[in-house]
Amino acid sequence: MTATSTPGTTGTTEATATTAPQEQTAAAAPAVQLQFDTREIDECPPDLYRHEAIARGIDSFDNFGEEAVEFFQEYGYVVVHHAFSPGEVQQALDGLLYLIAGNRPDFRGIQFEAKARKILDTIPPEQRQDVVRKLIGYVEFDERLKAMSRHPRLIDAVSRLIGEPPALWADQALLKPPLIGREKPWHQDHAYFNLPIGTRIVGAWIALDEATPENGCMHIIPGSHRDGPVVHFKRRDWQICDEHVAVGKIAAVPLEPGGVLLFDGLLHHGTPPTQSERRRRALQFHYYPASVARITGEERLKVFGSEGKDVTC
Ligand SMILES: O=C(O)CCC(=O)C(=O)O
Repeated sequence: MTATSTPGTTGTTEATATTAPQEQTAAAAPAVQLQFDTREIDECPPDLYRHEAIARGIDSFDNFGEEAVEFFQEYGYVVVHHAFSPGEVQQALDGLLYLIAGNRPDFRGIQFEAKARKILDTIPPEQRQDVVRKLIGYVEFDERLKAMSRHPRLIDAVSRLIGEPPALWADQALLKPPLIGREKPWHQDHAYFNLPIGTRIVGAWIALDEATPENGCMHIIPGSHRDGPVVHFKRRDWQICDEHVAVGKIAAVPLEPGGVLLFDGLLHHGTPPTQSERRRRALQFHYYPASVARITGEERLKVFGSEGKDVTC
């Protein structure tokens, strides 16, 4: 989502797709217009991502048992290292690069960094990825990426966390280009999704490069999902107020390529701006219980918006 998108409308993060992973349903994600981020990069407070801990993880989906489910309920996340093989990671990267290079002109879900506007026509296709901020709604445009969203071991783990067969709510690729990749301020993903409060939403953030604090890995507040929905404000983004972030309880989530962070839709999380020359490319899928019906943006904002509440930022 960009600072210019309106909470409650179809922003660049807000999802409109519903594709049941267990069924090969027709294309569900409407194509998003090609867009450039118009926002200048805002400075964030220097300590906003100072981590006190590194998120704990299990070694692979082979170890994903009842203990992982209980850990998720308690802390709002599970890290699974080596969840995807190097071959699967490469396939996903190939799929992304194929779309970024413009091989599917009907795919309009690429959001470029602001600086790309002037130079996009002048740079070779293989350099385009270093001015891309995100891709949205791609699973129906590339079989390799669709396969990742339906990966049987991922779907099995998500089903256990949700407690019933999941449907895909949103599919994104989040790129932090070297040196220019911007912050994604602290937020709860449910604040973007028109799903009833109480819906078990699970995000899967899959590292395609090594993700580190320097190049902008995920940062989380373990256990924060248990505090329930919190008010979001339109500041640098649609976000939790900086002053409301529990600095002092932050865990960084460094991942090797093929590692995944599974996290609750109410977990407070964000990513700092990159300070690195190394790429940080990731896929992100959001799943929800297939039986749940959507709500309106207005209903969502009654909970996540600040209007009419005694909360300031
Ligand atoms: O990958 C990132 O930088 C941010 C991911 C995220 O939290 C989001 O897009 O909701």
